[in-house]
Amino acid sequence: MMDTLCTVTRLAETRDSDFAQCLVEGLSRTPREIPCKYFYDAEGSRLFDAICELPEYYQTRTETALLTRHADEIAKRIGPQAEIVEFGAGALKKVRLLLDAAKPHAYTPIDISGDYLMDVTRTLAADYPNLALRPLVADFTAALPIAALPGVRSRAGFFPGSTIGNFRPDAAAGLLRRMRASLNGGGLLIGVDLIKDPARLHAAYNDAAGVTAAFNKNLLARANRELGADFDLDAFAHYAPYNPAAQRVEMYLISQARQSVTVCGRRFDFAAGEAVHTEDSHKYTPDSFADLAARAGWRLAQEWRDADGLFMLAWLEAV
Ligand code: AVJ
Repeated sequence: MMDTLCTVTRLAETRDSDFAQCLVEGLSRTPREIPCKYFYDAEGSRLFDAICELPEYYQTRTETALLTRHADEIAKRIGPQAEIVEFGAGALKKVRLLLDAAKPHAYTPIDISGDYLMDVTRTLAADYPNLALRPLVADFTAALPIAALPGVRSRAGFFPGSTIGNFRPDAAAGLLRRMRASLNGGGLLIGVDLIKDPARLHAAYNDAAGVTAAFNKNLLARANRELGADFDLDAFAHYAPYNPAAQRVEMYLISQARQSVTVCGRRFDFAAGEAVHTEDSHKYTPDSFADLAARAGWRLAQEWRDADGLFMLAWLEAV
C-alpha cells in the first residue's frame, strides 16, 4: 500500500558536514552554542521519547489529553477532504488523534531525519491504508513550497509540542509567516507551553532521573560518534534554569574544568564554568502568543487549555 498512496519528496537531508560546520561555527562564537536541531539523532530521538514519559515533563501528556478531549471540535476546524501538513513530525504519534477524528484525504509529515521518517511513515501507512501519504524530508524552518495534491479541498498545518518555543520571538514570527505561506490560506493547529510557576518549569527540564541531562549531553556524544571529537562527557554538566525576564528555559552545558577539546581538527579551550548554549524553550500566555501570531499574519481563532492552565492548543487562521 505504501507505494500506491505514498510519494517521498527529499528537499533536504541532514549531512554530517552540516553538523560539523554548525558545531565548529557554534563553538567558535561567544557565547558558545550548538543548535538544538542536532539533538535529534537516533539516540537523541530515543531520549526525547523517554523525556515525554517523565513525571516532571507534563507537556506531552497534557497536549495529548487536549487533542483527545477536543478532537471533534478540532476536526471541524480542519474540515473535510483536507490535507494535514505536520512540521517536524518526528514519531508521527500525536497526529493519529487528528487522523482518526478529521479523516483527512492526505497527510504530509515533514522532518529532517529522512531514514527515521521513512520508517515511521511505513508503520503509519499500514494503519491508514486509504490515506494519501507524502513524507517530506526537509528542514521545516526553511521556506517550503509544497505542491498541491489532487483531491484536497483545504490544507491544515499541525505544529505540536511547543517546538515553537525553541525560536526566539522574532525568529518564531518569521517561522509562522513561512508556515502561513506553505499552507496557502489553510489554518494551523499549534501547541504552546504556557508561563507558570518557575519551579514547575525548572523541574520539567531538570528531571530527577537525569534523562534531560543525558539528552543534552548526547550532543557531545554525537560529536564524538559522528565527527571523531574527544569530548569528555563527565567534564560537562547539564544546566537548565528558567529565565523569568526572557520567559524561557535556557539549556547549557557547563565546562567543569579548564579543558581542551578537538573537533574536526580544531582545538577549543574551555575555561572552568564556561557555558555552551544548547536550547531555549520560550513560554507564552494566551495573549502574548496571540500577539506573536498576529505579527505573522495569523488570528488566534480558537484555543483549548487544560484545567491547570499548563498548556494551550491554538487554532490559527490566516488574516
Ligand atoms: C521538543 C522542543 C518542545 O523544548 O520542551 C525537552 C525539547 N528540551 N526537554 C522542549 C526538550 C528539553 C522540547 N521541545
